[in-house]
Amino acid sequence: MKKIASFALAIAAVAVSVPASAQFAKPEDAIKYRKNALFVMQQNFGRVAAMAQGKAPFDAKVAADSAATAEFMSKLPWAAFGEGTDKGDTKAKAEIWADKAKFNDYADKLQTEMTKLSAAAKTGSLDNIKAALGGVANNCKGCHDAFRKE
Ligand code: ASC
Repeated sequence: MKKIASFALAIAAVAVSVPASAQFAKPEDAIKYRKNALFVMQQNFGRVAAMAQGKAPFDAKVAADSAATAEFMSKLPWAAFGEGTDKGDTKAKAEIWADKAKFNDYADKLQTEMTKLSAAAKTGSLDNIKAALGGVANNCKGCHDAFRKE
């Protein structure tokens, strides 16, 4: 019973952590939220990328856990790019709000590619990870080139 209750709570927590359109008390909170989510995502992705590039020793468990965390984190930033969050401590370009469809395509594609990377990492094969890494990295770069200030 206790187990079922905590499982239900965990599901509820996940459901409320990724609302389709999140509300933030202040624009600064939204900016901080998306930057922190992207930072945690990058730290986890970067750990997997370092292994794929031979810059860090391959540890299948760490890679799988990190890729799974990066996959989950990739769902979070986008709800925090609402109207009025273009100004402040952010490198986000105005083009994000001018071309939301293109931005959303990058956001969606990132999540798709992260899911592939996480699935690859779960196989325990570094070759599978290497094959899936570029899909994520290219999407990061494309979106940054279009939508992030230097
Ligand atoms: C990273 C990171 C990015 C991407 C990009 C891939 O680890 O911080 O922005 O990968 O460099 O091209």
